[in-house]
Amino acid sequence: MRTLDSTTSLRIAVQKSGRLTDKTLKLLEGIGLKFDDYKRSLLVRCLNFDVELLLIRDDDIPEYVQDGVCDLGFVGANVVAEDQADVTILKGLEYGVCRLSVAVPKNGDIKKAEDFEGKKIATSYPVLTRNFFEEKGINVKIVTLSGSVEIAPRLEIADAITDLVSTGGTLKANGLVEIDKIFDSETQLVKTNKPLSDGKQALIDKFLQRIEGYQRAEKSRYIMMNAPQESVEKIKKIIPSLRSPTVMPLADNGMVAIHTVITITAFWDLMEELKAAGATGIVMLPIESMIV
Ligand code: PRT
Ligand code: ZN
Repeated sequence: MRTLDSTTSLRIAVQKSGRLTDKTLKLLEGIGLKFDDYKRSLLVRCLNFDVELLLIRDDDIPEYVQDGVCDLGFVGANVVAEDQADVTILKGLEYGVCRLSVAVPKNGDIKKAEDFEGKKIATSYPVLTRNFFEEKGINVKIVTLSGSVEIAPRLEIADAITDLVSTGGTLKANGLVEIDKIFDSETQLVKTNKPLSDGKQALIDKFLQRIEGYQRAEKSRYIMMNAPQESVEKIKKIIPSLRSPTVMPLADNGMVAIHTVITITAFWDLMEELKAAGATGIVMLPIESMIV
């Protein structure tokens, strides 16, 4: 195995086992990084890039990056903000999307912000929660719990909670309703603020460029269709193409093949219009990476 030069190789913190793990590893593989076996070790070397992954609990990631133990980290914005870590946010990654919300018992007496005065609020996010109520000038008592916050009102440990919400199913199942939002969150790529060698910085730039290409590709599809020559101008107007589409003559007289790249959302919106304009045999393919 190659030995890593610690002055140029990157150490990246990734959640060992949790909601962000699979998507982060998929992203790393998607940008061409190959790893032996993540499950066996806490420190995993990349086989084809000067990178090693440190697999740890998500709560530890901001501090490891802040202290320069890791150069980069993939972690929820909620954890970074709660820790008030001294790190640079390089990129929002659009997965692990959730929100930190205020929720109260469905038929209770708390309906609006002022009703919280003097109330007890259970949370795993005491810093963000305290700041939120302080900014509104409302005094609350924070009860910090490390998990299962949603059960606190039923146990009469607290009058309300703040917790992460994605589908809202957990709140509903526990007879709670969301009445305010404190913070929108997604997974972020964060970088240490400790000084980095030129070699490491160059590697980070390359890494970031690959992520951007991957993200662009994830949202885009390569589409191919056939159409009569006279429909080309009409179709070109419908497709908000990356650049001008490729138009190639087909063996059938007067028919052409049109190839282009469009966003997946645009594809579904435009498909009917393309058909109406004369396009047939429309094929949509995924793209692995896209460097523009
Ligand atoms: O073991 P480790 O400490 O590493 O993991 P963890 O248990 O602390 O975190 P984990 O794996 O649960 O979550 C990691 C990150 O995923 C969080 O820090 C968020 O950035 C992000 N994320 C996205 C979520 C959710 N969605 C989410 N829904 N984290 C937690 N939840 C929980 C929430 O706390 C509540 O219990 O899911 C429940 C609500 O979900 P819904 O869908 O019912 O609303
Ligand atoms: Zn955690």
